[in-house]
Amino acid sequence: SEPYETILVERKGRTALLTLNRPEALNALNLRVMEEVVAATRELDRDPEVGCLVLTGSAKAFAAGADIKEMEPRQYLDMYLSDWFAAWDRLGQLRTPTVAAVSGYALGGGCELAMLCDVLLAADTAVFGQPEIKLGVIPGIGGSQRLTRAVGKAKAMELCLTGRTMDAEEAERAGLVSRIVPAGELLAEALAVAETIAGMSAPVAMMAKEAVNRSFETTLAEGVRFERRLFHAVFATADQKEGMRAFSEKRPPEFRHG
Ligand code: CO8
Repeated sequence: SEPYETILVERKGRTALLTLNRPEALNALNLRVMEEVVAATRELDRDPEVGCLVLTGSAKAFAAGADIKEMEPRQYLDMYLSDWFAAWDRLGQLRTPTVAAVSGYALGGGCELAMLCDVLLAADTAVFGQPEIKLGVIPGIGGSQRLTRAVGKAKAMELCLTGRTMDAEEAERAGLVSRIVPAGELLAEALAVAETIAGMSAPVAMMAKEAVNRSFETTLAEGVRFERRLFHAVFATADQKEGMRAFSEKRPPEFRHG
């Protein structure tokens, strides 16, 4: 894969670890970061040897937002014609499960980036928020939509209108993050979660992800129907036979991802 300037990509077994690496700007998300994250994750998504992606930042900042200095001089037509931030949508279209490991600041675009991932683990030092309003702008990478779906209107409205941040405890209570981990154990725990996911049948994990994501896009009856069709489809895989046979034989399954 290509050399990247703003991210580090490592492989650990069937897990790929992607680390945002712009420490001088607290991992502020400029166009270069967006292009590199999107390019790297799309390449990993197509790799059958990769079963889960972990996205992380530094101890101090997962990402302190979109790059304010890069945006400050922009004009409307410039933003509209380049469809500023639209490429981030591709992160939500990955089929491989993704885990965000958030330590420190996840503000603005940083919070939105974490919410684009499937599993969100927070260090006890994590701080979440959509402070765009304080800069005279609003969220632009889906924050007003995903935060509202994650924590409900009451908190999302307050956070987006006042710019107030949430600590890890509040974020967990509100349902934004799945779990809080001591900061020193965050990466190890995220990699362990990823390795667990990557050890499952890859196509079945993709279907589970697709089914959960469908709940945000459709009615309950349609969502249940969609789930049922995928449930029927897993019986076309060898991994379903292996998983159920291993249970009967009281041994761990050996999924072949097919
Ligand atoms: N963009 C650019 N540079 C940044 C950003 C950022 N978002 N955040 C931090 N930096 C830079 C600082 O400018 C500083 O650089 P320098 O040393 O050259 O001055 C360096 O990172 C270190 O930051 P601080 O010195 O400020 O570190 P502190 O520990 O004092 O403070 C904070 C940390 C509280 C996180 C503080 O940096 C801060 O408030 N950052 C901005 C947070 C924010 O407002 N984020 C939202 C950004 S807007 C956004 O994400 C979406 C915009 C949507 C627009 C929609 C358009 C379509």
